[in-house]
Amino acid sequence: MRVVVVIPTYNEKENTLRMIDTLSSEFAKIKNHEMVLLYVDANSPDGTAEVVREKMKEYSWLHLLVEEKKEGLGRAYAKGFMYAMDKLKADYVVEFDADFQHRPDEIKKLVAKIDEGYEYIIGSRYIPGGSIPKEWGFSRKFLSVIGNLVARVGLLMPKVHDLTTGFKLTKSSVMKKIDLDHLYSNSFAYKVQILGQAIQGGAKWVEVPITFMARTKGESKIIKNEMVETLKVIFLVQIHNPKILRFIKFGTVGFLGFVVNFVFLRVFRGLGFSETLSWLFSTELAIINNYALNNIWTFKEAKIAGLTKTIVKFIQFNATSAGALAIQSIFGPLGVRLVGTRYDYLVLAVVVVFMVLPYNYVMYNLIIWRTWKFPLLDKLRESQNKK
Ligand SMILES: Nc1nc2c(ncn2[C@@H]2O[C@H](COP(=O)(O)OP(=O)(O)OP(=O)(O)O)[C@@H](O)[C@H]2O)c(=O)[nH]1
Ligand SMILES: [Mg+2]
Repeated sequence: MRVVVVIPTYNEKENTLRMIDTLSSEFAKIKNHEMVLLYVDANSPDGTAEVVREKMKEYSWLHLLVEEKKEGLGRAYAKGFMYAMDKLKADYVVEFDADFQHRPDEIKKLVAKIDEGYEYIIGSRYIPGGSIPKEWGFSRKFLSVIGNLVARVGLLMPKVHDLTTGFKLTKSSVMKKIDLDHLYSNSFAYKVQILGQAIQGGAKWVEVPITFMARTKGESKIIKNEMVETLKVIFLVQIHNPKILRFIKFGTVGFLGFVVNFVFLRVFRGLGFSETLSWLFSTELAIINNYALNNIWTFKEAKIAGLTKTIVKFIQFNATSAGALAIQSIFGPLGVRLVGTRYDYLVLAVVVVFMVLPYNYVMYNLIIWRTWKFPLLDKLRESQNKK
């Protein structure tokens, strides 16, 4: 496999010569993959690019991409990854800093995980064996830990321990699913987008402990407060998250169903129908509304078509809705008995939000549109089909 290490630089002349030579000996230790190095320089005034150019005469695996001007770390990595995948035919790309904060001798630890089938390999400072610089003052440590916690909660990824690390190895097929040309942030917060979307996209990921060193040469380019930018990126990632989007659509359809139910109850009453018939017809209209809208919108990837299938599924859908009705008519009165009629609206809210909504959502995903895959359930279905 061809692995391209991407290093963005802005005024890193003092680190670059030593970095290239160090990587040269590190790459030589990796036998089963072809290692390539790409510098992405933001047209550094200190002449970092010149150092790389000079070294390119010596090493055929060394490449350089010079940006017109400094456009931020996220933008530099995006350009570097695209160049690595399109021009250098990378199978994997590595995010790596120029300033020796990421240890060159730890690259091989990440590369080794390729052979175990991992597609997104995270160099983690916050798992046993990993660390952040002892030299860091309290505020820098605090910011890093808090930023990480915010990302972990915001992206709903409790299993990942380091979401803001800058040392990672990514399979090209995973990276290609991300719209690198339009990252939500051009600065440091881009990290949270790539991590969030790689994992949401189903990449097989793993964390490998790394020792994050203190910078010894050159100046820090980190922007003082990236918190607001990070929050923006988390928000944008989540509203583009297919799972959350689906749930929002499901909620919207449910609300529309309620409106249909409400309006037509009055319409049928107005037309002189009995109370029972008015409830029956308006409820059925709401069910039809929900079925149709969920089918063409919420679950459009699993759309049900064809007459027979539609009829069968619609009957199932009615059964599911009857189940929801049963839940309400059992737990509604129960709740009211507990807290009194005065709080019936609270009972209704609790029953709807914590019982009816989850019940419907699970039934839709599991049975009606079957977007959730459960190996056990599928096997059961298979064996039943055989009979
Ligand atoms: N091309 C390019 N590279 C950048 C830009 N901003 C930062 N870099 C490089 O990105 C890497 C990370 O930046 P650093 O300033 O080291 O950020 P940091 O590691 O979070 O902060 P320190 O701990 O203070 O070093 C370094 O190799 C920088 O030279 C940019 O706008 N364009
Ligand atoms: Mg640094």
